[in-house]
Amino acid sequence: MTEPTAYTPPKVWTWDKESGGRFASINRPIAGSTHEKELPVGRHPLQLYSLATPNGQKVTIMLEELLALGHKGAEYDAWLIKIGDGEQFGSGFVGVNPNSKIPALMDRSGAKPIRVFESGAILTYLAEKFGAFLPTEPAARAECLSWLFWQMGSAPYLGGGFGHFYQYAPTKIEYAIDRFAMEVKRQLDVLNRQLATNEYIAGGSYTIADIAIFPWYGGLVKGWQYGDSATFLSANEYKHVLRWAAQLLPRPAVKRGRMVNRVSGEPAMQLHERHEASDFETKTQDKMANPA
Ligand SMILES: N[C@@H](CCC(=O)N[C@@H](CS)C(=O)NCC(=O)O)C(=O)O
Repeated sequence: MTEPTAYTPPKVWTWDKESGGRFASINRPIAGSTHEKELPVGRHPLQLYSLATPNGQKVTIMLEELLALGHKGAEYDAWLIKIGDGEQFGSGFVGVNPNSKIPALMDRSGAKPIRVFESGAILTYLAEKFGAFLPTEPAARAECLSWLFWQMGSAPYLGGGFGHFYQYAPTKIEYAIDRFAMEVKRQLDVLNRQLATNEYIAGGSYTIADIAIFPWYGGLVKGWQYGDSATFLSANEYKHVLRWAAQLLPRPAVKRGRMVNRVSGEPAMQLHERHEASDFETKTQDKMANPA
């Protein structure tokens, strides 16, 4: 193993604003807002403030799935929050999510607006509000929520651990990459074994567990995350995860949900804000006019 750069932690940690990492300009050791900024409000009952990262996609896929089922109350305005520019620290956003992270949802359908933050809480809130994608039978519900919470607890090892040290850290540290590659491969094996005998994550039906896990681990095996990490992690070995990801990808709601609030990649796949179902049609026309 190569020796990591020697570092002796001081007695008390202090904030080095120039630490140089990719997220150095937005990472802060303190909570709260940095500036006054109200959030825009559109005409639909649900107002989403987000960005098409895997955590953001969970909610837009869920909303598009609800609309596909005919739940008109799931109509939403999706506003872009540019986290690279620090928009998550505006006072309005902090009012919806005191943790300053996308996604954040305001339900304005009732007499008093209801705020919901944390993607797992948003998925559960929407599933309960519309009675969809979360089984009501106790055993099936427990299985679905177990996998949802599995995702919430596991993904930080994939994104904040493996993804950060493999792709973004200014120096490549073998110890850190090894530790998190090992954990992520173990997580992929957990999913692979579950999907060997189950069509969907929580059993025979498509649920919020699939919607939460797909953007993270489906995206990983599909090669959408962290450079060449799919090769590095031998993603091709996880055949049942690949089968499941290939099964979910053609769902129209998954395709639409992945486009909303997207600001990178193929321009025709980027719908920076979503206010009407017809917003996707313009994008489809763009794609037909400029096929990739
Ligand atoms: N546990 C949270 C994590 C949300 C999260 O980490 N969001 C990231 C983007 S994927 C973010 O907003 N980062 C901005 C920042 O850390 O300042 C959830 O699932 O909603």
